[in-house]
Amino acid sequence: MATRKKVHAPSKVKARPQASAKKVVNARSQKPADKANGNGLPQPSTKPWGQAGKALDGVKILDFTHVQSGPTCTQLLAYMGADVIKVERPGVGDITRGQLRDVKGADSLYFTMLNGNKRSITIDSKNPKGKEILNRLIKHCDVLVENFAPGALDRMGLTWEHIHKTNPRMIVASVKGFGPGPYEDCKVYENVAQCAGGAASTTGFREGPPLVTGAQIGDSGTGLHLAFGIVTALYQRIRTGRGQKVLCAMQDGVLNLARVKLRDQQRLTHGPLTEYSQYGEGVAFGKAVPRAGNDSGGGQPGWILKCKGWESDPDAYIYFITQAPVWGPICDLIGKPEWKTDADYATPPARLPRLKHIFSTIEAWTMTKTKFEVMEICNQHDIPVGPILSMKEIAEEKSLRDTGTVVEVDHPGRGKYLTVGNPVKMSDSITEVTRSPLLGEHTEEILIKVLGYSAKDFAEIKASGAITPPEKPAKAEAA
Ligand code: CAO
Repeated sequence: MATRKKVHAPSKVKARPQASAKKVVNARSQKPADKANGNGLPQPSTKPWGQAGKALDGVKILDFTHVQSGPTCTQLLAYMGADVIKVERPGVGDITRGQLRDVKGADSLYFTMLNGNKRSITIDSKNPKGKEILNRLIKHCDVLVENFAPGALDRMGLTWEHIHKTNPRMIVASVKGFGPGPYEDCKVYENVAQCAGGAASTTGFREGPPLVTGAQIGDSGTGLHLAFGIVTALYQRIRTGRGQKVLCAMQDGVLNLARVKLRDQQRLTHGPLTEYSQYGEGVAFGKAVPRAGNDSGGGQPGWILKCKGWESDPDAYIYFITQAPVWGPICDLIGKPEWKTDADYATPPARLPRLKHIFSTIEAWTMTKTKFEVMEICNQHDIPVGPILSMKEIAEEKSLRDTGTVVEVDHPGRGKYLTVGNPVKMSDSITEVTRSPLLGEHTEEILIKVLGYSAKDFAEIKASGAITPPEKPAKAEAA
């Protein structure tokens, strides 16, 4: 039995009307009086918060995703209450089940942390009986989500035309590396997308090579974009009654997250980027946005500074922002009250060419305190700072456990493990995180209870090889 954990207590907020598919379809033809009376929506629920079902209750997802980008998307939809049926290749499953394994024989954390709250069915999509089951699932579900290499879904016979004909209401959502264009047929992984989406060229130090970031903006970032597209398509379907294709290219997703750098590219044509520290250092700008080290991406200069213990602790650092409105308190704290009135330091434009000196002066102060002491002192003065938290510190952080952002679940194969719960907290749709499914754990349940196959049908399906791994050739044959 999967471990369930209540992760977010409902907060007291004002009632919002709940959508009803049937009524919204008719909203346009409503008389003004009806509109004034709730715009076609049902009466606000009087059930206690969090007890009126989940946001995506009733939404059925045919989850054909693997690795990270697609599974991130479907896990979020599952957290919101959708019934996510993950289709995996018999005997093999999602390749991540066996990648980066830390416990012998158990599903890896790579897999378990991306596939919570789902059910797993094994189907060989190339077996005739497997195709029949998939067609039943297409009729049953609202959304098919996939992130195969370009063309793989078509090669299974699951073209858009076929799916749309089988179930005109189905939404077909895909992650691909690139959108239509010269690279559309390419396979793509996380770091390829970070590079092609403009993030890597703008990350790192000016003197060094481009850098990728540990945050999975290509995979998880695109999965998040796709989830947004799916929910929006579900909303449009309430009006149109039909599904549509939803495509998120990883390059586009990364660029969307790196948009401030495209902003700077255009600003560059009008002069130097004065908030970049290279401006203060007198280094000329080239034709493209340079790497900016730890400079802030916004209008308030910031930098990462050493704190007490930095010599032995690689994370004894703090991000310090010299936000203009709190310049006075900063000067007082670091023992430079004269900077408040000194024309070279008193205003943001005067400070820009001196940022290096300013930050090294602030650092002389932060190095006398731990990052948590700096955090506490600065926050008393509304000075925005951010301690560099290690993953160890995050895993142990009580407040993240309390909000359900970090959740401990139990798994029959590996015991207790931590996962990231729903980062979106909703007052009337409470996320309960459950463990990831074992390979094919729900095959029988889905075939019989969801798709209506009889016990006899099930035995036939089993014998057909559609849900079981291909038999290994006998030794004599193999030789
Ligand atoms: N039954 C039978 N066959 C199945 C199956 C099933 N249930 N599930 C998958 N397969 C088959 C596919 O049909 C495909 O076969 P063909 O190529 O012969 O048609 C094959 O498995 C492999 O699929 P793939 O090409 O998608 O997988 P890959 O490991 O070679 O590539 C990846 C992985 C991620 C590079 C590629 O899927 C991709 O580019 N996806 C789009 C971008 C993306 O999401 N990238 C992020 C990945 S996370 O870092």
